[in-house]
Amino acid sequence: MLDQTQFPIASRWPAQHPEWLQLYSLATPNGVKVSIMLEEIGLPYEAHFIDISNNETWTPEFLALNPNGKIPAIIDPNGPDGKPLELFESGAILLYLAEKSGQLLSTDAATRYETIQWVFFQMASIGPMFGQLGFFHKFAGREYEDKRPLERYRKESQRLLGVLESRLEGRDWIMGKEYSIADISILGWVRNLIGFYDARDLVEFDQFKRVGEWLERGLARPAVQRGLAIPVKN
Ligand SMILES: N[C@@H](CCC(=O)N[C@@H](CS)C(=O)NCC(=O)O)C(=O)O
Repeated sequence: MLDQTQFPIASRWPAQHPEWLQLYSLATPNGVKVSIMLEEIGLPYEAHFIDISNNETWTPEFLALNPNGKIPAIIDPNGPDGKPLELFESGAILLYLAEKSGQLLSTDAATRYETIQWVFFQMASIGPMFGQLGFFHKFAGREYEDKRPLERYRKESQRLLGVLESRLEGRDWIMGKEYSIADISILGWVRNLIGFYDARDLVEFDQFKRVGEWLERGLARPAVQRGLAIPVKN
């Protein structure tokens, strides 16, 4: 049970179920990693809608949980040693939930590190590069006269899609036969690139056939569909 008086975030976003894991998020590519994961593993949780367009991550209550001012973040009232655990950075949260639930991350040491490697690949490359492409193609950066930044991130995003295309040769999922947190970390970003960012033609997505088929397989999972719509605006 979460003692809400101990956590400033709970004064602004109170928990109805303080005994459940608390998720503070928004359905962006980084946010949906955690909601998809929670839907996949079936752990009871409560999702709070954080409105980044109103700078809610920069409020003192949110910053007390994540000093970096970004969604997603969680508080697990039943963390290690039965104590509450506060966590930010979606990759760290995926690893934590995989270990807590014993799901979607192999216990075989070599496979486990290989999976973590692909999660880090997403965190360090796919997310930052696709995000910059979105900025320069769809958002404020679109107005910049100098098109070199757009071209740089377009090329790099295409290159990263090529890395995924090669990895998926002869594999249904990033880790082969087993769907894992590596897929969860990347799915929302590829969907966003060709959807919300309108970059399908820009990156010539249709040449990456295996990535397209992998995305379809992922989006066909009911937990992915549910997770993509969480949290709802309240
Ligand atoms: N590396 C972080 C990135 C998180 C991130 O960039 N979150 C964005 C939404 S996708 C955010 O909260 N932006 C709000 C802002 O910067 O004001 C993670 O994966 O958790």
